[in-house]
Amino acid sequence: MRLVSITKQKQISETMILVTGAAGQIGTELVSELRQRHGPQNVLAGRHKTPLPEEIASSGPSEIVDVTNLDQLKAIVQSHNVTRIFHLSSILSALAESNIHAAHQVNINGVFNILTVALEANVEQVIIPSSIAAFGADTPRESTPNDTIQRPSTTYGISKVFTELMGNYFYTRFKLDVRGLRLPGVLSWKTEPTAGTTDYAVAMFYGAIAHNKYECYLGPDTILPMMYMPDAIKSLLDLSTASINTLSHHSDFNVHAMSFTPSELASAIKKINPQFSITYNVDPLRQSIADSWPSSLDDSAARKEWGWQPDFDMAALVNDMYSNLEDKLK
Ligand code: AKB
Repeated sequence: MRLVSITKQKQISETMILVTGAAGQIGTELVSELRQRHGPQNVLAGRHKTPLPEEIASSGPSEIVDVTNLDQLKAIVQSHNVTRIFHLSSILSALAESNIHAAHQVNINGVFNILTVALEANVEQVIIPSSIAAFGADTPRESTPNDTIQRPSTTYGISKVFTELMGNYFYTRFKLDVRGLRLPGVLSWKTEPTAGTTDYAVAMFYGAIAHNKYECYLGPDTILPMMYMPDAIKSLLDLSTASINTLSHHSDFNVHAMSFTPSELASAIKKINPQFSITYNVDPLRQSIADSWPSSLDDSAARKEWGWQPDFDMAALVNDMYSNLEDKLK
């Protein structure tokens, strides 16, 4: 039976969880974790152009989901009796700057379609990640407060502010349980990220392991917030299962784990691989994006309202990431 009231403590009656962007860096790992927790048949992997990895395609149901197509999206949500959506499809910061029309379609119209369909189809909860990109050059850069000035200068950032505001609006106006958090750069070794500004951090590990070298497109002292994938997955799942009664915020939580620069990451990798060397060839577009983002975040609201706490610091991330990626690339 569906439970649609969220005026009291809400319980999610699991029938089917849809993950959009299931072929992406976070989507592949989220689908695996959700299938372990809820059973493979109860997690629908939604992908668009990128094929799913074999283990996701073969371990449970999947659909081609075009989030820009309202009717198709609605048909899928209704036919699978979807009760919870993790909406991960998004065009990331660097790619969005080179194709602002596609970014508008996917990141703004797609989000609106997801929320509209969720409401019409009585979906019980929608989780949509935001990003540190929702902040801009006018925002305090260090220990950025949860609630502060948000005037991003990128298409991706503008779409994330839209996502946060629209998510909060659907909660306040229609009582749809929409939740979201602002992810920093996420590092992982299973699926590579595509076309973000923080991707250099993952690419540096690939360069170090395959060639003992890496040419970085951000300057050596560009400090950005980062997180290891297990913590990113934990943050999404912990936010999703938190009691709604403890939440004052909904679609706009800061979450923080660590901050580092390319040169600090290179030094940490060099401790494992002394032959590694880094050079710099700054890309003005990605550098300007990075320079408009926070260097660290105040995540006390997430810690207080739903108990957020990361498990990995930089040293633990670098060791785990290097050894897993090295095994994978052998
Ligand atoms: C990007 O670099 O675009 C993303 C993000 C910080 O949202 N990783």
